[in-house]
Amino acid sequence: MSLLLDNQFKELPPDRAVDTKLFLESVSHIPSFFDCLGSNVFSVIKSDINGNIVKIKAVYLKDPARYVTLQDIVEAERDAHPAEWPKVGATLALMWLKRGLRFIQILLQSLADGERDENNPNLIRVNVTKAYEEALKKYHGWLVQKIFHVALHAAPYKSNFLKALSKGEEVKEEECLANVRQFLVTYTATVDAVYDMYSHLNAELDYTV
Ligand code: 0SG
Repeated sequence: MSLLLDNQFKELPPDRAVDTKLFLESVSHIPSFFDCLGSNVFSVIKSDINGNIVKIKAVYLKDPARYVTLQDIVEAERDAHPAEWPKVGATLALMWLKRGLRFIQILLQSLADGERDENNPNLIRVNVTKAYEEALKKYHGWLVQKIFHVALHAAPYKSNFLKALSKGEEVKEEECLANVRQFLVTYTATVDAVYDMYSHLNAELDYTV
């Protein structure tokens, strides 16, 4: 059994609009995964991602018929708060959430591609560092970069990470990575669609925290 395949993201329609309800269902499983990683430093990340999801969900639940797609929410907030937007409400929460989702995508893809430190093949630091540099680093000032370095050193061994993805079962690495590859198909398509939507609406910001 694979945690990832149990919580697979749905295939997108031809116009690549991301259904809000389905998206929220899929991402809702992510925060609890941090509990399997075995260090308190991950609780900061868990709470940040969970906060993003709660914020988007709260807006969606105000009017589900109006906010069928994520783009419906972002456009409605742009029209309602022209002065603050996009640094407002669910638009801001989704801007940050998508960066965390991109981090996870790059990390999993790097593992699936077999990228490794040949001297320490059971460490995932090269994969985590690649994901961080491509998805998050440019949005972080020195303090948050320091938190990253603490998290990097608390990162689980690859064998334990893959075991957690397999819901605690001992699964052969190749079998687990095959599940990761399958999961990444719709996951990557969804993350790409959210990024493209932000770019198309000019909703992306590049300030650092
Ligand atoms: C397996 C090993 C994993 C190692 C993981 C390392 C990951 C990197 C860790 C970096 C540490 C991140 C700690 C948190 C940082 C946050 O400050 C930033 C900015 O947060 C946003 O700030 C909030 O998310 C926004 O919340 S909102 O919903 O209310 O809109 C908002 O508060 C915003 C500030 O807005 S402003 O006041 O300027 O208007 N968060 C991030 O950088 C996202 C971090 C995601 C990490 C994902 C890691 C996934 C790991 C998966 C492992 C399987």
